[in-house]
Amino acid sequence: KTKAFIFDLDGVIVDTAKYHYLAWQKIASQLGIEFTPEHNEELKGVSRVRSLDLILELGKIEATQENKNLWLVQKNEDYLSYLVDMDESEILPGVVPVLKFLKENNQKIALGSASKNARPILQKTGIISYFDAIVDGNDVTNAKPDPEVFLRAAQLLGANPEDAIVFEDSVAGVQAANIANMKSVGIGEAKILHEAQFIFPDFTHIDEQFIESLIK
Ligand code: B16
Ligand code: MG
Repeated sequence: KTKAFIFDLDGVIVDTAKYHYLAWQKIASQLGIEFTPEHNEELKGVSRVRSLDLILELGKIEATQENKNLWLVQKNEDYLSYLVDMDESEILPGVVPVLKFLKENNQKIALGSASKNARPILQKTGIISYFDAIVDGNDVTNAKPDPEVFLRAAQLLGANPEDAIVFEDSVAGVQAANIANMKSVGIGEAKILHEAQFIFPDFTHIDEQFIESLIK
């Protein structure tokens, strides 16, 4: 059967989650806010605007919209500076073989990301042609855990939510997939992603047998 395979981007296909963290850390330290990897988990899959609000809440800082806009621009410029030299070597291990296997088995593939920088990243890493549909932060109004991004992706692929499988590294994204009534596959730590139906530390642990069990 043809299913809809929806991939999150940051932390699933590429390890850009570390760059987001570095860029946010700079803003936080500038504002005297302690921002740990644990805090960062809550920002994964969360939009840029919402991420800044969470950091400011953490530091109990009230800011003007003008300042917020400046920090948002600064964060994105800093983040983009890490992506300048990006190429296919930044694709996480095991991802391309899974994309290839899905294509060979006539499966549909979509991107479902909160990032507004998704398209250039897929282009730079040379994997954009695998995707039958792309839904990113420019296309949706409601951020994960709202299921909008994944529902739109499935719709563009012509699939029912029940026939969609979502790969996610964030708690908010796993929740979005579950709310959408899709199968959720967590990529990362079981301790963090326990709400996912399946959990793997990374794509090298996802074998053809597992994919075949989803296609049946
Ligand atoms: P940008 P994903 C998300 O991407 C990231 O996980 C999150 O950390 C980031 O704030 C968000 O994109 C917005 O990204 O600033 O590039 O628009 O994991 O949903 O692919
Ligand atoms: Mg992610």
